[in-house]
Amino acid sequence: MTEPSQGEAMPEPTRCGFAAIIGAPNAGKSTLVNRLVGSKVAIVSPKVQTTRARVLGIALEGPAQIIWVDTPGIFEPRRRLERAMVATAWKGAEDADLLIHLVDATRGIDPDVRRIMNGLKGSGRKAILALNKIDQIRLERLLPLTAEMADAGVYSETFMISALNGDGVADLSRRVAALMPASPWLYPEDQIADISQRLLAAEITREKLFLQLHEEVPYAVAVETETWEEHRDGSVRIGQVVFVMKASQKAIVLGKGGARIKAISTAARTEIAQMLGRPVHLLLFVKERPNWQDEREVYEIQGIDWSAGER
Ligand SMILES: Nc1nc2c(ncn2[C@@H]2O[C@H](COP(=O)(O)OP(=O)(O)O)[C@@H](O)[C@H]2O)c(=O)[nH]1
Ligand SMILES: [Mg+2]
Repeated sequence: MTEPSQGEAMPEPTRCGFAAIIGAPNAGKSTLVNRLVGSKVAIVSPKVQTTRARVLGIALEGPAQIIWVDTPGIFEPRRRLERAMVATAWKGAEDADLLIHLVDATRGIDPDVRRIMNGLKGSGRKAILALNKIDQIRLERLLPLTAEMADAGVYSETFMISALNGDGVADLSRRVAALMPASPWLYPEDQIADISQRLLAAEITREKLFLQLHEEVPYAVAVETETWEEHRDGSVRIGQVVFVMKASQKAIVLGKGGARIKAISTAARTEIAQMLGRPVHLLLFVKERPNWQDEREVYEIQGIDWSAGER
């Protein structure tokens, strides 16, 4: 019989929790979640209000499983869709074990940042402050901003990061891991996202629409994965509908001789195929649906909580 050796260390207890990233539109929340997870789970574009629903990215950090909650930006909402997005962001914050306020340091304390600081003050919860985009700002500007924000009394600590190049991100992740509650892991260890492949595929197409369209058009589109056929040769045939609100937008999305939709489709197909690791045939149909922003069904398709937009 072998006795267990005396010096054998007990395995560290596992930790698991939700860390929500809140911030103004364009602060870099989705970029940060993708970097933390090490894979693309959230779509990113230079335009504001790209993220509409709550997206979870799941990552392991030592004995901790951190469920990162990417939220739509917090800003002053006007329309129903915007109200639903902002409500979703605050709800994500409420439900989380830990809050990270991500700030675009190059923009400083603008009205959106102020609104979030006031919201935190009202809630009585402390957040971790993460000043982002430090690759684009000089230290002389960063230090006064850090001091001014720390004075607000709503932050427990401050990190300076670049979600884009990864500077400081590992430190933030390790710190958050240490703050997670002792708990079994809630997801299998190889899971990195909680949305279905159908929704992720629709999101990828929406990202390409956001990147290739301008002015009001990106905000008028919604994407639904309608069909998903697995073929015996290993390929997948995916049919998606792109909803727009008016005929003029449809014409823009299609482009001259269908050139625009073709370019969007090619970009989306390439990325969906990469995600799935197999060949993809992607068919996009553009349809007018003038009132989709008032239709519950289209919110649900996109993973957005309809009732969150109620006044
Ligand atoms: N220079 C720089 N750009 C960044 C950084 N993080 C995000 N961005 C850019 O900021 C824009 C908005 O990013 P996104 O993640 O969609 O922001 P979100 O709206 O907060 O989710 C994109 O063009 C990103 O490439 C960063 O650390 N440095
Ligand atoms: Mg986003």
